[in-house]
Amino acid sequence: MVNLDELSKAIINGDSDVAFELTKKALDANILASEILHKGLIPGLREVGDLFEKGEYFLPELIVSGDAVAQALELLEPLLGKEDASHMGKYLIGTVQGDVHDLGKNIVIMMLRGNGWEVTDLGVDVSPEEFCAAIDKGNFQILGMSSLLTMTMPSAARTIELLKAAGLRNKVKVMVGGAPTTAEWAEKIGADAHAKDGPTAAKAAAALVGKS
Ligand code: B12
Repeated sequence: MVNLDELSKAIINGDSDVAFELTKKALDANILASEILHKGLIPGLREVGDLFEKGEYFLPELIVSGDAVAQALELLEPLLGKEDASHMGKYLIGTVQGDVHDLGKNIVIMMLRGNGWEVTDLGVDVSPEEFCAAIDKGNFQILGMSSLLTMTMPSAARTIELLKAAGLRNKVKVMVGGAPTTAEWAEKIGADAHAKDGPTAAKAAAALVGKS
């Protein structure tokens, strides 16, 4: 029997080999990919963040734990991101300017793809100008922006302002997310929706296009 607390511990210890093996074992034991994610990997990363906040962990620990999760996610991706028959539409996503956190964004992408969305990922550190140019060129129903740093949240607001200035705001619905963000903040900057995790993001996206 695979204990998902052990997987969390491996993430906290930054032990990617153990995390990878435990993820494999959990899948072999028929534990759902979403359960492995939400009861093993994410709680581990949360604890790493708390230790960092308390000054007990430093940047190197964040990096090794982040890498351990990224490797385990590769095993989960084919299962979480299974293509659904129904086509929901086109979704553009990226992490905002100045921010290189992408694990949460990548999870959202897997959930969206698993729910029938065609997702284009602009990656990390995406400027408002880059978001706007992509919206202008492509035919996207939704733009999703991820922000993990309080300091980079204003970049999402700037992107919405730039969309308005370019006459593109009515062309696309805007969703925002990331650990420090809230529904109140999303409303304040004029976004259409906020979601706190991958499954909620998929539900909110469907609702935005009237397909929930
Ligand atoms: C791993 C990590 C890193 C890794 C990132 C690796 C990677 N490839 O992503 C590295 C080492 C690079 C890193 C760097 C830094 N980090 Co860091 N990091 C973390 C950590 C531990 C985990 C983040 C994570 O992946 N969480 C797990 C995922 C699953 O959760 P999530 O990202 O929130 O995503 C979910 C939801 O938010 C939502 N969501 C996310 N995006 C989107 C988008 C949309 C559209 C929607 C709808 C939903 C949605 O769904 C996701 C899935 O469930 C957090 C701690 C924490 N508690 O968050 C700190 C944390 C985010 N980092 C922090 C800091 C300070 C930094 C640094 C500034 C440190 C430094 N001194 O250099 C740098 C900044 C670098 C930069 N310019 O971006 C702070 C931020 C504080 C703040 N509020 O501003 C945190 C909170 C740690 C702390 N407690 O102090 N970090």
